[in-house]
Amino acid sequence: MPTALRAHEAPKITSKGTYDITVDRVRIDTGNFRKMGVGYNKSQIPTILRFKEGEEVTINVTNNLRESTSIHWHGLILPFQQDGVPGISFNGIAPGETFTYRFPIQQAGTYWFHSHSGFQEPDGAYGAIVIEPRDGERIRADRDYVVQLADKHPHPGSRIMRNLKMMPDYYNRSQRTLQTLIEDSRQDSLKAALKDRGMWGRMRMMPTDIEDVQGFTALINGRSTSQNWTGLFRPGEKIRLRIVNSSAMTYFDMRIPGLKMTVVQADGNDVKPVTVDELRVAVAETFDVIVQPRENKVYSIIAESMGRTALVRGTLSPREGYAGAVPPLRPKPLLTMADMSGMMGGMDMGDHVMQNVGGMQNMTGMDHSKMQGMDHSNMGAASAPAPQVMDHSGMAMSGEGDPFYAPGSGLTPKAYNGGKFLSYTDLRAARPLYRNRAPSRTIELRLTGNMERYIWSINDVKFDDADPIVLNYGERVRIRFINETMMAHPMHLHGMWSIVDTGQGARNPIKHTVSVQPGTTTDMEVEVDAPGQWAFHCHLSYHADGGMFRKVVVKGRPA
Ligand SMILES: [Cu+2]
Repeated sequence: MPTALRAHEAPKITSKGTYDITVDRVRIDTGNFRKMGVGYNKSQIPTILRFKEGEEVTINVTNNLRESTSIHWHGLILPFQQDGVPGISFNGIAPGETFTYRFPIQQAGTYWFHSHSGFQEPDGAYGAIVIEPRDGERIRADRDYVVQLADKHPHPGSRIMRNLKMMPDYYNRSQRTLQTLIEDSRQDSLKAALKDRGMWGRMRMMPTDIEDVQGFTALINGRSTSQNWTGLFRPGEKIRLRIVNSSAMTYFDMRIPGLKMTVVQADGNDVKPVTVDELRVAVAETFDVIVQPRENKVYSIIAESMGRTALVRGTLSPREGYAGAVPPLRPKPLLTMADMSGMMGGMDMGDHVMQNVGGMQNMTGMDHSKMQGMDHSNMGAASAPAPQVMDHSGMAMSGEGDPFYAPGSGLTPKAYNGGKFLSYTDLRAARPLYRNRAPSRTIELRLTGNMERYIWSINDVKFDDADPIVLNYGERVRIRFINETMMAHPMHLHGMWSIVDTGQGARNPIKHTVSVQPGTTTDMEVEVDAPGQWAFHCHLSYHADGGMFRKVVVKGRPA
């Protein structure tokens, strides 16, 4: 048996605290629209819970809804019965009931909490958790602000899911239209433009399939751009921003024009500081950054959706009552052949893929100047004869790319000012939590889906039809995600840490959410140190509900 693993060493309790949370129907006003949603403590402004490492917390959650609810403590290491997933860790909290969570706080950093029932989380049920380290903050800052992002849609979550099931592109407003067809055929030839559309049509995909659900208002701390969340500072102060992406469906690219951001934590764990101009925050991830505005002026905190359909501005200001500038949305990225490459692995895709191969062969003859968003100068090899089309090496961008994106991906991020954009490869654990050892086995999880029917799955099996994944207490497993879809999936394993293989060996970063880009393979390792039953799923709300979800059973327990 392995030596005692960290999560189950008896935690040293230094204090006890009791916290009360009510779950309520709340009126949400974004400035753009009003609707009824779900919130905590009667407010659309997210509740912030502040704990201290080593504390034993008692949290009374009172359900004032007419339906069952739950709270999941995202990223917290705790006994599985306290994890808050109905059907996996407990029965949920009935209407009118007060459920008491009790668990020791065994970690520090920035986390969040949200409902794991129905679509209450997209409807507004989320908040933030800030945990001070046992011996006080290691990261020196004069100010400390939570920056919690959300994508609030005028439709309730249940209606969004019904509409997506009926018509998967219901909320995709970026569809190319007859007008863009005419524009394309002017620039190109009509034949090439039609061929291009035919190819995407056969794939049952659109190059604009980046955001499933558009038409939302983006929020910072429950406030839209017009409502302007503001953090105050004095010039020269160091400000810690705890960025949490609590969106249902939206990846955000974050920047503060005029300031560098030094990333000091990812998903609650300290990383070796890395200074960037911009970073992408996948759904459910957190990043802590330090900024130091030296000038006596107003700065904009900008979170722009990855598909460039929405943007929210918050403000850092020396005084109340000021608002930072709002930049225009940058041009929409378009998916490329590279983002499709996972689908073209040809594994188990039936006649779908046969059709696609035919389409692809047709593609080779066309003028690649219409291949969206790519640097066409690098595409020479893609014009090779038909059998070569599956070889994507020819489509790689020359020069440096981000290894966590398919070479030539339309989603590869670029900083707004041409500067440094954070990559997973930049993340190095400040203090590894575990002894580095070889995994005993690899579990392959292909991220799969049928976007035409809005079914999302793992290894082509939906949650309803799937057996649990069985892990053995004390083992170290490697989990290999192979993304065969054209969307990014933020994969979240409950209860145990996910050590992402970024090529840093013993210093690979420790996370709770791992974003897997289209057409890529991403590995993580897990020290199986938490007995019980856990959820494991894509954190895009409608993908999880659509079936990209598994139960994990950890067999055995500490000796
Ligand atoms: Cu997903």
